[in-house]
Amino acid sequence: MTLATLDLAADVDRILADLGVATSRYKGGTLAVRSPVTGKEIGTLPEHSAMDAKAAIEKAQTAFLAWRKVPGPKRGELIRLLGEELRSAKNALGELVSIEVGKVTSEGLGEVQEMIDICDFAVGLSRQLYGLTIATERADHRMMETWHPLGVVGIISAFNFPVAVWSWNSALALVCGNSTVWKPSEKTPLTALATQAIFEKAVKRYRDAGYDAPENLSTLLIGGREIGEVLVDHEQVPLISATGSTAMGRIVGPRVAQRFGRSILELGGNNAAIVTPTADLDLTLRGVAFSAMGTAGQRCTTLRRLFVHDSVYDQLVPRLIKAYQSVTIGSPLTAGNLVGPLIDKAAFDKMQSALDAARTAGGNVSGGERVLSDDAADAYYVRPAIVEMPGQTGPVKDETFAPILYVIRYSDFNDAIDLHNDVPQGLSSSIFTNDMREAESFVSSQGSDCGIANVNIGPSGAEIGGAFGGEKETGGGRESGSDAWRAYMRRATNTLNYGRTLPLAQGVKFDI
Ligand code: UN1
Repeated sequence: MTLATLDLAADVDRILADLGVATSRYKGGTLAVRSPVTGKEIGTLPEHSAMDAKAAIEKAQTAFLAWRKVPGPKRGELIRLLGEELRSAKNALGELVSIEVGKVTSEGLGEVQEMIDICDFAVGLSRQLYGLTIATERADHRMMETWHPLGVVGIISAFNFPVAVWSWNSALALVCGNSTVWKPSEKTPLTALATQAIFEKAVKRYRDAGYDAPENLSTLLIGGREIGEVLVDHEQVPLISATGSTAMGRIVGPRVAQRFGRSILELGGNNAAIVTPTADLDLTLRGVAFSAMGTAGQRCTTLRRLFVHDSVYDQLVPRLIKAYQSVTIGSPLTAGNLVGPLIDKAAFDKMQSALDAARTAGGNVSGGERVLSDDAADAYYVRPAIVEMPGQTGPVKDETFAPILYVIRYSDFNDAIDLHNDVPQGLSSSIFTNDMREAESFVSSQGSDCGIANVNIGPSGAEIGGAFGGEKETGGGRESGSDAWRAYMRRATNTLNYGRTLPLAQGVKFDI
């Protein structure tokens, strides 16, 4: 089937009907959604107003007040059921991700798998929300810390992981005793509707099993920037978790801080890998190819800069260029294609300007041209671009959300580390080496300055168990694994006196 004959609106109808989403939720409204696969419209959603958003936050606050009383492990049961519902809906939701975002099938399914994985993680966590007992200097006293639910958590997510990001935040927020209000990207509201329907199925099963869950535990708001602004400014939203561009984070971070709210920011990445003389070049080739071309370069963890040692440059780079020339590009729904479309024309235009800037700065560009435009005039498929650069100049320090890999030679390991770190962003990073000293230096305090630093795997495709996020302009937030849950709770320090006297700390005397 060619792109021109694909009827994705019909597939959307089938999938959403299957998942229990009424057509009135995505037809006849004002927010038009196009599939990047064909460039054609697949939905027109009714939008919420700023007033609706305020009312939703107030209802979510009421839900929070009830939910915080439910014991953690019982809250975990809801997330266990959500994980089960996601398992049953995996194929349908994965296909919808492919249609709405343009991810190839295995990546669409992989996104849903990531949702299932965070549910499993959060269920275990629901029995582990513990604090410390701390030695106190006072006799007959006990000091401890307790972690309490925080309130309404606002989630602002981007198009490229349209549902996984919701799940990382919601699974943790909900087991921690919070309610959530979600504003997805305007480019991907259909997968959000589907996810909300799946969540509601889990709530129904939870209630059928005899547990109490308040209404409005998780609310979805469809709309544009004004909805995000209501969340960002609302006093009853103590935590905003926002994923998107650094430009967006620069606005959100200070606005939330202004009212002493907290934020988890997951912003731009400009991820690099260093290939050293001892690297296994076959493994490196595969690691680089997936990280740089996968998801059509539209992951925040996508590999964008590659530093290759002089001694292996001529062995690796020509093979990489060949892989770029032969990679299969086309409908993400067709088995065998590895690179799907860019999200829209704006993304294509930005890619072309970055390539022009690279040429001006002396870059040697291979690929980057538009393909399949005869088949689908409004869809933007490109051949991934690999650009040999004379140094870290031109557009190399900017994050362009497209498949462009800048390749730069190096001869001295320390220079490579300096170049690696000399960008404003700090999300993910890798080294390909079999030299233990280089590997250890890279992950040491003097090595990569990123939130994620890998050895012999690319920078993208992180697992749920580790904390996800980065430094500098990436925003400093940590989500999903490790102890990221703490950001969704408030810590109280408790000192309890079980004696009959009142010793004051620091030896202070105050006898009345
Ligand atoms: C993102 O692109 O916003 O590490 C998140 C990865 C995925 C998440 C990417 N687990 O590539």
